[in-house]
Amino acid sequence: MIRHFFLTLFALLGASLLNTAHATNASSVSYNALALTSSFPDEVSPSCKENFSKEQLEKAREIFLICPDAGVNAAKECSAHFADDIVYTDGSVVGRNRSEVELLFKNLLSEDLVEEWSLEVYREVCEDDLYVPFFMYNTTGWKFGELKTDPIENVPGVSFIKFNADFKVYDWRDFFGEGKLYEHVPLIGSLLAEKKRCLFSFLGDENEKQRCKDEVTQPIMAVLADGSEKTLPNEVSPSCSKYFTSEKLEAARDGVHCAENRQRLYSEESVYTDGLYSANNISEIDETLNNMCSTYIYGRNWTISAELCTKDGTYISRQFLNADPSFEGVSFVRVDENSKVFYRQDYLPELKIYERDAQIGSLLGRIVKGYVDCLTSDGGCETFSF
Ligand SMILES: *[C@@H]1O[C@H](CO)[C@@H](O)[C@H](O)[C@H]1NC(C)=O
Ligand SMILES: *[C@@H]1O[C@H](CO)[C@@H](O)[C@H](O)[C@H]1NC(C)=O
Ligand SMILES: *[C@@H]1O[C@H](CO)[C@@H](O)[C@H](O)[C@H]1NC(C)=O
Ligand SMILES: *[C@@H]1O[C@H](CO)[C@@H](O)[C@H](O)[C@H]1NC(C)=O
Ligand SMILES: *[C@@H]1O[C@H](CO)[C@@H](O)[C@H](O)[C@H]1NC(C)=O
Ligand SMILES: CC(=O)N[C@H]1CO[C@H](CO)[C@@H](O)[C@@H]1O
Repeated sequence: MIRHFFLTLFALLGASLLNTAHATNASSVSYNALALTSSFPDEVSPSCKENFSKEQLEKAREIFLICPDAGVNAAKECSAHFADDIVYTDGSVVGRNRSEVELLFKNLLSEDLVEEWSLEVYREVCEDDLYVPFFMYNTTGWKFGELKTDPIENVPGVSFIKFNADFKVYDWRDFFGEGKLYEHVPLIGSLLAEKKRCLFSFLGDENEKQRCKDEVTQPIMAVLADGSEKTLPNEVSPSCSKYFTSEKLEAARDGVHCAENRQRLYSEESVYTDGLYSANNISEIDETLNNMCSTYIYGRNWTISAELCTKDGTYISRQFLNADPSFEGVSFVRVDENSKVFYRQDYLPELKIYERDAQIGSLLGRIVKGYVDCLTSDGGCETFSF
């Protein structure tokens, strides 16, 4: 689940990048030092209280804990909790049965590659057979061969984990703030961060704004005609019909796509973030969403594929950008009593989006492909190349 760090390492291996890395003394590194610390909220959320028994929640947490901790042995332990027909994906790599997913987890976090990381689950939502932990994580000492990254902090993520009647995982989808992670990848990182920053163009001075405008109108970012389409799920989910009025639900749904008159949907002090940058009031949000919504991938056709609502006004949607299931993202939205959105965080498929970019696309694509190849190979990622 934390493949992005590996990319950092792999990119570090790229010619002439050595100077950006802190080389370590390979012979002094202990390869058995994988250390994971994690924490969960002290209080069980209302939705998890209602939908999961105490034992089920404990088990769900345990699975979530040991699976990211995978390594060679934990991957086995973890796969004991998988259904035979489990499907796992993080949007790039896919495992379609238990043995494939076990291999993925084994390769993802082999002890050769990571020294230490910490993960904090700060919110949990449950509905029927679905467990949704929101988390942040840090890592230090991501290694590849003799190279090691700088620490990476506060990377946001969310997982959707589904259990069958035997309480085995049969469907697992991870989402990450990919931009935040890729910020740390040499070459790609700074370019990507710059592009993303352009969406938040109020952060820049006038020159930068102009440059962003030119950039934003580049091919992948081709400006669209106004308006976008929103495709809704066939049915309102149980939790959304229980906790949201239709007005509130409509506001949330409009809030997560490129609706016209977007400003009316957000309260004055709203915050919008993509996990890397944030827009902190209505005018900044408007500017950001205007940029976003005028781009080809972000703007065109958002198909909302799944929705969850909670008692406290939280709306969580999964959606296919441009109606394409391979561009899947998540929005976490809070709606107030007046049906105004006052917080929104997106987990966008940035790797996919920026693979279409003229400047960074092909390198990014090669890295992702190399990464997928090694994760799915019996030989693991030691031989990664791109
Ligand atoms: C690297 O490890 C070797 C063997 O343990 C040791 O002699 C050497 O001083 C180390 N070098 C550095 C830079 O730590
Ligand atoms: C898992 O799927 C792969 C590819 O479809 C297949 O080759 C393999 O035999 C499957 N393994 C099991 C245990 O079903
Ligand atoms: C990650 O690092 C930040 C900054 O040092 C710290 O505030 C936070 O508690 C850390 N998170 C975890 C999960 O350790
Ligand atoms: C929004 O925030 C920015 C930066 O904090 C500030 O300059 C601007 O005046 C604010 N706009 C409104 C409408 O509050
Ligand atoms: C949006 O996506 C839906 C679902 O794939 C499709 O039926 C609809 O025609 C699309 N609309 C546009 C304008 O592409
Ligand atoms: C299976 C189960 O217990 N489902 C419940 C989950 O929580 C919602 C919201 O309270 C209930 O409506 C479901 O019955």
